[in-house]
Amino acid sequence: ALSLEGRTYVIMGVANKRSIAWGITRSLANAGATLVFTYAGERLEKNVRELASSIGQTDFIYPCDITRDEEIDATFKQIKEEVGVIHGLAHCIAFAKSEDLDGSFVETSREGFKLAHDISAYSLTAVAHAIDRHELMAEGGSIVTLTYLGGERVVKNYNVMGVAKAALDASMKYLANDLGAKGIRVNAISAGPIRTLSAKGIAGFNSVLKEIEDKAPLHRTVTTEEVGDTALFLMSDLSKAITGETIHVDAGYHIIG
Ligand code: 0WD
Repeated sequence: ALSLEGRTYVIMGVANKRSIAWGITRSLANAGATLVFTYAGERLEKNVRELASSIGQTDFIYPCDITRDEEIDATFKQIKEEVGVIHGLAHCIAFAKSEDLDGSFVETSREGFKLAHDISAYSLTAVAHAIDRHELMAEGGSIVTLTYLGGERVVKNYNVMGVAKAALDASMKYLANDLGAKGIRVNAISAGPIRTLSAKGIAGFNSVLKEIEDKAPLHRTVTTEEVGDTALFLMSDLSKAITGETIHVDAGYHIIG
């Protein structure tokens, strides 16, 4: 089996046990990795501590509200001091106002647009910059972000989040180019729809799941464990020549017209 023994990975975006970040955590932990967690705010601290303790990895847990530059800088500086070198990071963070995930994209407010892009797209660059500044991936590394088909084509109700995912996808490629010389790879997993806390904000989510079961080549939805296993591949040396890539973990739905 694939071993990440002796390697350390930062996981950003665990909200609860249904989070994609938690599926990734389990895959990496099963492979023997040491994990570092960051959480968005006090509201989520207890959840993250309980989950981390369920896998016996409570040594490195830090607050990191991705909208605040000082907090990002302080967190990654602290990770450098307390953890040392890291080998990868999973960025599993997104947010848009629920009023912007229903109806027409044309009605998106400037504020709603900014917020969705700040948290869901710029955050990847902010984190990559902090890693670079603090030389956290001194031995090279792998950054993995989570995207969705709604950034490639129009998906009903996904609206401003689709536009933010398009910005995230392009950011992933520019970052891959900038950081490649340092042995840092940057890739995205485009996950099929999964019922998580974030997904609750999207209008008509049940019908989206039904459509996948009807039309995807594998005729089923995907699990956070399956996304986690692809993240494990991207974090490992098995993918060492892959960067700037998007892997669809969606039961093949993206090939259907
Ligand atoms: O169908 C799905 N669930 C899919 C999700 C399909 C394809 C992609 N994705 C993406 C999401 O867009 C996101 O980028 O996967 C990523 C993880 O999302 P998730 O696992 O579906 O959702 P959730 O468990 O809610 O985790 C997202 C987390 C936040 O949770 P809440 O529920 O508190 O919004 O993003 C984090 C937070 O932990 N987050 C922040 N982290 C730091 N600073 C911030 C912030 N300001 N805001 C949200």
